[in-house]
Amino acid sequence: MISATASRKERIVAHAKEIGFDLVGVAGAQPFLSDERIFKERVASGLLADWHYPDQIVERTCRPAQVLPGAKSIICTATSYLTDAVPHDPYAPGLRGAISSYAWGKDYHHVIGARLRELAAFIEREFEGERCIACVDTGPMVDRAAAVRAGIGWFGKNANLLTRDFGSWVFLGELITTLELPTDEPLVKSCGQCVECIARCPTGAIGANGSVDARRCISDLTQSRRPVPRELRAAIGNRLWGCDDCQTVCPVNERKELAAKSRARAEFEPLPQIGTSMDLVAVLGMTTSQFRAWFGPTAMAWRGKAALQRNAAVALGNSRDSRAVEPLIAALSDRKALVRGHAAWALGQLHNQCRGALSQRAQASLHSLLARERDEWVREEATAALEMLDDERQELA
Ligand code: B12
Ligand code: SF4
Ligand code: SF4
Repeated sequence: MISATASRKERIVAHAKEIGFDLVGVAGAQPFLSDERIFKERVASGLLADWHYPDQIVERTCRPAQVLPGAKSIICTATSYLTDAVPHDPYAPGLRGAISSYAWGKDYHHVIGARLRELAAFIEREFEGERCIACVDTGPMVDRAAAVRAGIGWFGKNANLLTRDFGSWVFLGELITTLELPTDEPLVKSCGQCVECIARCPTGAIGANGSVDARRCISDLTQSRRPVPRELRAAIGNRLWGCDDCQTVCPVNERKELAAKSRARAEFEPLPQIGTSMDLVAVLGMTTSQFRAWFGPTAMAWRGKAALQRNAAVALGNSRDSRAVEPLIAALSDRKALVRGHAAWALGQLHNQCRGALSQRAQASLHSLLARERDEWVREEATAALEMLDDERQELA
């Protein structure tokens, strides 16, 4: 005979799957104490870069009862975002910039958030007096640790949660609830001897114990608002947003096979204005209304227009394509220092990659930028770009 709590769980899991969640598991709502300790250590050692996690936020994130008094269970979900679309090669030359596959479609915060709210409404309707709080990404929850506790997957050495059915190509989301439910067992699985992702990360960002140094991780570099450190710009290749390398090389993550099982196509299929890559020149010179129309429905808008233009400038600097010169000269007059500085760097890079690409006009533009520029950092970038030309002239002399 099925106990009352087990049948509750069955109904909830069945409903969650109907709504569109691919994997569902239940974890107990006890505090995540070892994750809290690791989280605090990582913040203290700077691994989380600019992500603002003071102690009280980390504690709230790791102690569900602080968020929802009386919390008993966490209903954890994973939703595949795999589609049949083919990713753009992030190191291909040319004027197109690769977009990480999690950002091709509609913003997952909205898609998963709406599904979680629907599930919460179902629970609150069916089980009178019970309450739920939905968390996805920005919510107060250690998404991966909760999913591990609920048996949805295991921690990969690249920090990602790996699932049997969809690899790590999943979004995570949870409902913290006062409803008592039978819990699932964590999976007994690990990466074993494999170290592929650590070896293949383009910036060496993956450290020991599933830690990622966000200061070096391209995913973070393309979504921060700060300048990209000069020594890391070349490794970004043509990426406009995010990085999938540590997932692409993972043997658990064979795209084609896993995509066949994925049901989530419609929402996470590349949006027509986005695709799997974008025209970098268009992004560099976009207007605010273009920014809103192109990026507004996606997960790429949250850091604003200048961050994407900065990324486009870096990618054009790595493009090995002299057609990028004129748009970059135009970007030297952008209102945002972040864009002007990276455009100056990109001009210097292009000159190195395509000998002679930097016309007299481009050099004159860099000189005139220096003459009018007040921002110290932009001046440094323009000076460094011009020094690259001088070095080359001396080599040729
Ligand atoms: C901040 C953040 C980032 C930062 C920092 C990520 C990091 N790894 O430190 C940056 C911007 C770099 C980032 C990048 C990405 N992110 Co992010 N990110 C987050 C966010 C908001 C918080 C994560 C965090 O820092 N948690 C605190 C740390 C301490 O926890 P943790 O990273 O899970 O680390 C655990 C393991 O290390 C484990 N552990 C401890 N000891 C050991 C020992 C061993 C051997 C192992 C294997 C593990 C292990 O314990 C730790 C604590 O639980 C979460 C959403 C959320 N609320 O959780 C999304 C989230 C983690 N990101 C997500 C995604 C999709 C990405 C990207 C794939 C996007 C992309 N393609 O560009 C990349 C992947 C980069 C990578 N390899 O991690 C998904 C992950 C889905 C999944 N399958 O895992 C999440 C869960 C969002 C979501 N709701 O779907 N992200
Ligand atoms: S997302 Fe890219 S840069 Fe970040 S850890 Fe993975 S491979 Fe390295
Ligand atoms: S590449 Fe290997 S080590 Fe890295 S997450 Fe995948 S299985 Fe684990």
